[in-house]
Amino acid sequence: MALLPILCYPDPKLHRVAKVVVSIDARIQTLVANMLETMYDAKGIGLAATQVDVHERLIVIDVSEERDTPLVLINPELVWTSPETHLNEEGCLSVPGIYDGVERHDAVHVRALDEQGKARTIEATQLLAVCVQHEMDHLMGKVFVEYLSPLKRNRIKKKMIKAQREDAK
Ligand code: K1U
Ligand code: ZN
Repeated sequence: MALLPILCYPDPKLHRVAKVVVSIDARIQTLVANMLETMYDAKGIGLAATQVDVHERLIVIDVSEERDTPLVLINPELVWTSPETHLNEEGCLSVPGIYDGVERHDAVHVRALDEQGKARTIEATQLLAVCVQHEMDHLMGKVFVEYLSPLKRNRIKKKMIKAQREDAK
């Protein structure tokens, strides 16, 4: 298994729209294993393939306290969203150190395939619902900072560019 490099905002590759996974083969199973390892290593609760520069509809999530309940969603589709929404504090492994509030549906139902190709429907609430919506946005090329005001987003963009310049020194 391998740790994968995570793209950092404002990398334009984060805005690519992911394509449908056509076949759940050994390549996809290796990608799933590597994405899970990368997510656990980065102490994240989710990771979208877009963030590791793979533009296919695949996300991994683990919101369990014990970090032992991985969820793999391939070709996820939102089939129901609750009318109720709330502002939730979010972070992103592609925007390290930045946390801010985003309005999300309280509950969502998602249809997806697992890593064996089996179809399943997940009824997500609380942190899982927030994380599913955040990760599905990544697959559409949307990063959570795009929900913030242009002023905040530009400040974050400048901060990230400066941090990346410092890291490259
Ligand atoms: O997509 C990602 O970059 C992963 C991201 C997922 C996420 C966190 C919080 C709300 C929605 C989606 C993270 O895992 S950020 C790091 C983190 O572990 C975390 C941050 C805030 C709250 C809970 C967890
Ligand atoms: Zn993210």
